[in-house]
Amino acid sequence: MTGFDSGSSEKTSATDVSRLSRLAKFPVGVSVAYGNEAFSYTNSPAQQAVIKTHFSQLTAGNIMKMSYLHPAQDTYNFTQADDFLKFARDNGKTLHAHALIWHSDYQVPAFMKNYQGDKAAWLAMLKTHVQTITRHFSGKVASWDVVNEAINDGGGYRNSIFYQKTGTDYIEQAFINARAADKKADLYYNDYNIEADAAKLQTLTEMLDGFKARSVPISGVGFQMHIYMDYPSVSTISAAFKRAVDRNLKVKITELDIPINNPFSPPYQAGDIKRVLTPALALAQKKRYCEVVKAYMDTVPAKLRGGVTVWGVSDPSSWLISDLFKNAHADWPLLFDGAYQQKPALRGVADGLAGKACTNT
Ligand code: 9MR
Repeated sequence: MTGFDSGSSEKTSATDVSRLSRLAKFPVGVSVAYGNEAFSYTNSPAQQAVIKTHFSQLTAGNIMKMSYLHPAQDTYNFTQADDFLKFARDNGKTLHAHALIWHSDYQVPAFMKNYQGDKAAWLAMLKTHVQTITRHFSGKVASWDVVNEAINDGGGYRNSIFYQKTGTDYIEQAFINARAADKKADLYYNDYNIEADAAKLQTLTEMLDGFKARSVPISGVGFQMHIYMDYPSVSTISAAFKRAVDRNLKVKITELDIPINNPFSPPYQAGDIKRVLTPALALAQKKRYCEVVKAYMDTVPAKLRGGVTVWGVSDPSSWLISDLFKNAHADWPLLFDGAYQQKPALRGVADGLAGKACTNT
């Protein structure tokens, strides 16, 4: 077993996994960087080998976001995404497409930020956006994150530019418009903290019930699952999945990562920062990954399992290092180390998928 930075000779019983995705009857995915992005798979045969061996579905970490596909009002750019799609298909992988509508300042195209028009004009403009893109990929992608992160931490709807211009109508119109252009792809509402924040989950639940009452075509809920070793509890996660299951909606874990450090925890804030991935920490992470996947298997019936995707291939590539930890120290949130060697975390996911006991040995 490799993957420790400590050089410790302590042995673990976490054995190598030969082909992760074979253990599941649903997509087992990973997000990847493309082209000139840091840690791009296109430049790394070693990363490609890991992707080909262990995952059955791919998500673009960035290149299928709004500003990439639709940089100007009358300009769509599908070149990179089509090449990415070709890589996926050539290697027998499906594609989960992310994301048609997202408020993120980085990702809203400049023309949208400056768009002048009343509510009807905004909805028409967004309809063209959604339908031009979904039509292009219709029949080629398995699923879409149709709307991403429209709900606030603490509940209620996010005061995004889309909300300011259209209220909540943009959300359900996006699903209706996507479905009209792609009859088959699964259509997800995707968000973070819905597995942890009760008020946020409640707004989501009310939104789903409204969709059902108005027959809005949603297939499932994407739980991003940017979680921690110590938070939230497995029972809280299961209860959140159940909200979707109870409404006969698919549950897809779309962006799973579990860093060793939790910057919001009291020990971390008191200065207890883990700077080395010791064998014990790596095995604790293995157990946590296993328990989360087991919660998914136990709570979500087979027909509603949309899949499990991790947000990145190798530890040093994780968004958490730069965005959450601001490069202040290392962390090890993913399933492979910087040399693309398996970590015990990979065995944890495998054990969870296979219904084995979750242990830290
Ligand atoms: O991992 C992505 C990072 O490379 C981008 O800079 C960032 C902004 O576009 O988005 C990150 O991915 C986010 C995802 O698209 C939506 N959920 C949260 C993810 C982490 O921030």
